[in-house]
Amino acid sequence: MKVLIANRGEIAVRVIRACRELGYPTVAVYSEADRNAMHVAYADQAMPIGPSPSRESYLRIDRILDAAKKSGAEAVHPGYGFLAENAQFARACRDAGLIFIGPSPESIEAMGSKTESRQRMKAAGVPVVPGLTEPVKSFDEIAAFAKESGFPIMIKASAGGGGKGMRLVERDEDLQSAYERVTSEAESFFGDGSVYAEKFISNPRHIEVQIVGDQHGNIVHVGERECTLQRRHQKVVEECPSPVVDAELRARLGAMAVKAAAAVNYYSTGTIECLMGPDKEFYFLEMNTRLQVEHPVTEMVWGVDLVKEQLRVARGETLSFTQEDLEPLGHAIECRIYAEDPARKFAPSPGLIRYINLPQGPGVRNDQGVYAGFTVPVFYDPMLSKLITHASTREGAIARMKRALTEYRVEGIMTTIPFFTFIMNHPDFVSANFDTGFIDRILPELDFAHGQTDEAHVGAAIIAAAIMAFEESQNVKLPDDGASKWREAGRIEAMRGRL
Ligand code: MV4
Repeated sequence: MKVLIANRGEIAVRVIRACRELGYPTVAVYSEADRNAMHVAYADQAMPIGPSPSRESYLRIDRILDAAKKSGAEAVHPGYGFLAENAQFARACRDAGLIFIGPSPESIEAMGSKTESRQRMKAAGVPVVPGLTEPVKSFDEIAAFAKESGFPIMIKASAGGGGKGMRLVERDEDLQSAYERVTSEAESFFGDGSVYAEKFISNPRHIEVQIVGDQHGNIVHVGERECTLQRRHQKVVEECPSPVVDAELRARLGAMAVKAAAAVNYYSTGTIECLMGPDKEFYFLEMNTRLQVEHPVTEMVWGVDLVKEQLRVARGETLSFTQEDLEPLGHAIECRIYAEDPARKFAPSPGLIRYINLPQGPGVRNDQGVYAGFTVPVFYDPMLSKLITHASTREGAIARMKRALTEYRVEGIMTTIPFFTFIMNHPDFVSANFDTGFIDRILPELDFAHGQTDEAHVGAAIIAAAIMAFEESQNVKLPDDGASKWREAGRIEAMRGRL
């Protein structure tokens, strides 16, 4: 089965690895900015799909289908982001006779609307956050709900998700303006201004349950992930298992997630996101109908390869395991390493990576989409890699992460590596005493005026000096930027040496 990967970066590389292990040829697609990207070098074949902005390349259904046709691909893996949860894309693949390596367009659609998914989950007996299940027709309905349930409440866009288009309302006098705000935001973000309201769950944890199903009606859960540590609705650190979930709660969460997935005839990998209060009551929040960024922590602990299962079930095969076969072992933690400068409010730091030293050794996994000599483009999410450690205990996984972070060196751009060292050493992280406000609370304690930021500068200066000395000794001048055919050829050569 020839597989086209409609994505870039580390997730494209991750999918290519699974395909190669299964003997499936791969086709990469790439934008202009990604001509020298790692996924292009790792695939068996690569097709250009347009200019650098994703609207003109990775989001162009027509160009991706065209690349599939021209390359003779039989299946399409969407990765995450871009077109991964676009029902129209899944349907277009199906209509073009291609296997979409993901759920059915009907499942994607059912879970794409918050109000529709709440209705379906409620009907299936899945606990949802108390609140409305239909979009409101007027402000009066919101006011009636607020009166009945009491404050605080949340007003959310029906078409929203992942933190976009929502507002906390704590007092009656703020209700009308919040309603108008969310309605107009929803209209401009999603082209659908409908909103509804929920009771506010305070100091929640964000716990999500991994499920995987096949096209024969088998669905199993692969435990939960703790995803509470977020900054601006972007996950920062994820763990498996959650430090607050025991075997009994895991079984209940798992049964709930399987029921939720079955209610929309789900197959492939998917995630049920839950809010969990300090009382450990949990509520369905939304379902992600894709492979997630943080899937490796589940893979390490549960001993499964989620991408290979996706490939199996897309071909119509049954899952390679049953619920009884699965048992968690140890603990895994993931840090999302970004090309951002934590000392400058996490400003993006794209540019040329001059040098990388990757952490290695026992219990370390690094899913990466960049290499030394690659220029991190400004056009896309600046995640460089996911650093994952696994050990028999949570303490062991934290110790390994701290050790791995000391080995990880990147020169040329700023990264969030020092931020993770800070988190791993924070007493409230170590004791697992955190909620969704943790990252914002600890940010003021961050101080990078000295320490590793300086160290990175020193490293860059040493390398720059060495390059200058080399250039002088050779009496040549390398261009700083712009396209040099020689330099490009050199990079391609360097990449070949790595394969
Ligand atoms: C909530 C909530 C409290 N009560 N809904 C944020 C992302 C989006 N998926 C839903 N979110 C929330 N919904 C109710 N009824 C608190 C959040 C929330 C949050 C949830 C998970 C992880 C981080 C968060 C940060 C702020 C707010």
